[in-house]
Amino acid sequence: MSQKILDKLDKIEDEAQSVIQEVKNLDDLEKQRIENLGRKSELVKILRSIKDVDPDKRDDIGKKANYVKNKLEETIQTQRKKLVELKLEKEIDEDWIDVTVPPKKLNIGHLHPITQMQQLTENIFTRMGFDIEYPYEIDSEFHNFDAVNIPKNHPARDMWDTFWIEGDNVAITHTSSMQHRIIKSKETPIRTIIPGKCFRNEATDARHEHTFYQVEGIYVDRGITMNNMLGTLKAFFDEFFGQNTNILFTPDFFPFVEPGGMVSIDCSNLSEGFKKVSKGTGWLEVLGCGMIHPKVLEMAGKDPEVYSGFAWGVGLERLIMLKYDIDDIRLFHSGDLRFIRQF
Ligand code: FA5
Repeated sequence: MSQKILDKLDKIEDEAQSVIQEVKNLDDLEKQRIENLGRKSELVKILRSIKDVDPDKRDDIGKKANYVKNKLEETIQTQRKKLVELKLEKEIDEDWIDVTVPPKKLNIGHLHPITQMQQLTENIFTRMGFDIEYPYEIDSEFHNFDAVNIPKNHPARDMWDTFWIEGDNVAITHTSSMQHRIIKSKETPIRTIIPGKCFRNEATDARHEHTFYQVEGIYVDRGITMNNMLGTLKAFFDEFFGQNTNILFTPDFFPFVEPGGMVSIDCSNLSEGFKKVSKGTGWLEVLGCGMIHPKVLEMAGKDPEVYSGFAWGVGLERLIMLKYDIDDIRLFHSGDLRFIRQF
């Protein structure tokens, strides 16, 4: 009887070994494990029945049965490792990328010319020691008008065709809306530029838009003069246009400066079409500027007896028009890709 069991164990081992080593995938291997080592397998049945065997044979059969069990477990383990490696290799083989295939052509676009030129402007003034602030697009009547010396009912308010908004707010008509905050909140020397979008409720033409960009500049310190202002602006223009720029300074009136002026730039060398922008004068007005009015300094808590300063507000689109010979400001916000793609 006991010899029969030992023979059976040999047979189980031989048969299982050859089958397990031939198994081709992990699912079948698991089936083999259950068949040969599971609760209902021959081997486990033998292991359970050892207690019924003659005590003097028990040891031999026990040893042999455990030996077969360990051997089969070992073989299953080895086969599993082999199959996992094969599976991985197959996956690596199938899942690869040909890095030499040319990429699909993507149209990723680029920054709008206004953004590009705003960045150039910021870059130039930053190098000159200015810091940058941005305006609120909707601001209070106080900041857009009163704080820059244009009280309620003052006729000068008509200089700016304003989009009024509920609650005495306005869509800012100029970046001067930030003058009061900047002068009040900063310690001297104040050197700040404020690039931002402005809005005016006016008819459009080749050089006027209802929405356009200005870059305000503010400089306040002791002993600042018009000379400093003109030198700063000239240095900026030469950098922006990449060449010596002819500028024309003419007196002008703004309630928040005294004296005030405007600067125009020579456009006589631009295309024929540009004449409709310059109205044939050969000059295009680009900014308003002047020495900050004592009242504006005072309202913002800086003693005009001690401090002086200058400010300007330049139209960014007009500068870009001059730089690239663009003869209609309305192209900028037209959304026409034929225009945008040229930059
Ligand atoms: C002002 O807006 C003043 N705040 C400028 C200023 C600032 C003066 C600080 C003194 C001190 P003005 O309305 O002239 O000024 O506008 C200044 C510039 O903004 C113009 O020269 C022009 O370049 C641009 N600009 C004004 N209105 C328009 C418009 N509708 N479309 C395009 N650009 C405009």
